[in-house]
Amino acid sequence: MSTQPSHRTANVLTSEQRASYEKNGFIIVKRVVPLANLQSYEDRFQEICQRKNVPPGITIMRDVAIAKSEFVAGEKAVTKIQDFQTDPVLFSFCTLPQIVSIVEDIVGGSNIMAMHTMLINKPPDPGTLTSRHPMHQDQNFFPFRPADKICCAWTAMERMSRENGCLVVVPGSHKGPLLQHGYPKWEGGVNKLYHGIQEFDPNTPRVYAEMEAGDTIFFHPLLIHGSGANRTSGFRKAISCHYANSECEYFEVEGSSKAAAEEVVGIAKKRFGGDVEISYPDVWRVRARLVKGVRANL
Ligand SMILES: O=C(O)CCC(=O)C(=O)O
Repeated sequence: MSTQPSHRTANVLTSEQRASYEKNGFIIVKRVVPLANLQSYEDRFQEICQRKNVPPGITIMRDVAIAKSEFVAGEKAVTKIQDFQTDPVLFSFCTLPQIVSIVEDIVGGSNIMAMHTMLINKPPDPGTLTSRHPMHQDQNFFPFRPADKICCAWTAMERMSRENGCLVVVPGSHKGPLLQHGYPKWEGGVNKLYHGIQEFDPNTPRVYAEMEAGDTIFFHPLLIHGSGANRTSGFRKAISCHYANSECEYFEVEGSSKAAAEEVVGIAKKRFGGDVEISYPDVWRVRARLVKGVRANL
């Protein structure tokens, strides 16, 4: 029997970086994405907020603090855009060789899919703390696994500090199970699909991932993470992509993942018409794009 691994890896991470990812469930790599690229994503984001050449399939999420009140134009009303896989400018982030090669090192395999894309535009908090993102595990939202073959690359589009609500992570939490999630009972309201861990102990030790523009955090889908309120007057932006290798398979979600699945399928049915038969994996099949190798499954 062959003892060779079934896949090739890019070998761009040092052994210390790989060991750190395995121990902590994340690594931060400095200056991965050039500032000129970040500017092109920013410009394209602003165009989409102005509804210019909106790519098919994209989801524009309005911020809860604004969605309830009057119509507001431009980026002020938009908390996140998702599913930009058909937008050449934004999707070029997902195919950057310097990102994909690190992802290859982490998840292994030579067939890599971009599964989920987001540009997060955390608004200045209006005093309601609605700009927070509750502590959660991304695997709660995914109907595919194994988790070790999935990795997120999340790039700071500007300086990230505790003041503007940088990412907050619980090192080592990726070694634990997937926990029950649900909407937090926040007085000011919660953004759509911002499900958080229901029994999260607020005293859990955490790391504030302060980063410079272009720095990228790579993290495991079971890593517990979230982000704080943005206490500045600017919009805090990050761009991200979740990748999976072709060893991943779709499966029937259960527990609190089911609530997320029902919500997502509900949104898809609204878009395509209520009588369209669409399953949760179908939603993901539409989102998924190959970035390396061949599309074997997913
Ligand atoms: O950028 C952030 O504030 C956190 C984003 C995040 O964790 C998510 O959208 O799942």
